[in-house]
Amino acid sequence: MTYEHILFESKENVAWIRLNRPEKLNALTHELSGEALDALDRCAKDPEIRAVVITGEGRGFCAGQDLNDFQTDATLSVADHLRQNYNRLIQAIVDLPKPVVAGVNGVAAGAGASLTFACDVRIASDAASFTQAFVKIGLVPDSGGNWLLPRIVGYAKALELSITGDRIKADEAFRIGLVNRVIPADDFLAELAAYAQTLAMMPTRAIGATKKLMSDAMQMTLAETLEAEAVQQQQQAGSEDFREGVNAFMEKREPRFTGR
Ligand code: LHQ
Repeated sequence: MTYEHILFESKENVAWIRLNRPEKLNALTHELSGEALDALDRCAKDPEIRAVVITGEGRGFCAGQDLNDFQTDATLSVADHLRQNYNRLIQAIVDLPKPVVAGVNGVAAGAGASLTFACDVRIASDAASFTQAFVKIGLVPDSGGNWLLPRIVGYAKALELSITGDRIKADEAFRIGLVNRVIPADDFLAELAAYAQTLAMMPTRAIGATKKLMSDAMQMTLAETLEAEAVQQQQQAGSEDFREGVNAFMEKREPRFTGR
C-alpha cells in the first residue's frame, strides 16, 4: 500500500508513523486510518521493528475525526465508520506485542486523544494539549476513550475530562498522569527518538508479553493473574534475551538484547 495521509519510516529498529494532514491538524479520515492500520500491520510482521512511534506533522498531533466528512455526507453511518476504522486502529495498537509511543507534538482531540490513550507511553511536547472534544459537538467519547482513559488517570478525572471537554495543557496532563514525560518543543523530536531507541533495544518479547499480561490483569483475579504470570514467565525464560540478560549480569557488562 502506498501512503498519502501518513508518512512511514523504519530505522534502527524503530518505526515512525507520522500523521500527515498538517493543515487539518491531522484530523482522521477513512483513508488515513486505513493507512495507519496497514502500517501497524507492517510493524507487527517485521521482526526488525522493535518499537513504534506515532506522532503528527505540523503543529497538531491529531484533531480527531475530520468533521467535514460528516457535514458533507449524511449517508455515512457513524457506527460503521467507527467499526471499520477507529475500533480496528485502537485494537491494533493495544494488541501490538511491541512498545508503542505516542509522540504528542501538539493538540490531541476526540478520537485523536483516544489514539494517544491506546499507546503504551505518551511523551508530550510542552506545546501539546488534550481535549475530549466529543461532548462539545454532542457526542460521547469513542475509539476506546471510555475504557482507556479511566485506566490511565482514574475514573473521576476521566469522567470530568469527558463531560466538560476541557482542553488541558501538557503540564496538567503530566500532573494527572496522562503523559509520562514533557519535553521542551525545541528538543522534542530528538528526545522522542532517543526514548524510542532505548525501548527498541530492550527485550521486545518481554515487553509485548507485559502489555498483554497487565491489560488482561485489569479484568482478572489475583489468583488468575499469578497463574498467568507463571505460564508467561516459563515462556520468557526460554528466550534468547533471558539468557543474554542473565549472562550480561554475571559478566558485569551491558546486555545486547535482540528481541528473540
Ligand atoms: C479540523 C478539525 C477537525 C476538520 C481542526 N475536522 N478540520 C467519530 C465518528 C463520527 C463522527 C464524529 O466523530 C468521531 C470521533 C471524533 O473524533 S469526534 C471529535 C472531533 N474533533 C473535534 O471536535 C475537534 C475539532 N477541533 C477543535 O476543536 C480545534 O480545532 C482544536 C481544539 C483541535 C485545535 O484548535 P486550534 O489550535 O485553535 O486550531 P483551529 O481550530 O484553528 O484548527 C486549525 C485548522 O484545522 C482549521 O482549519 P482552517 O482552514 O480554518 O485553518 C480547522 O477547521 C481544522 N480542523 N480540527 N476535527
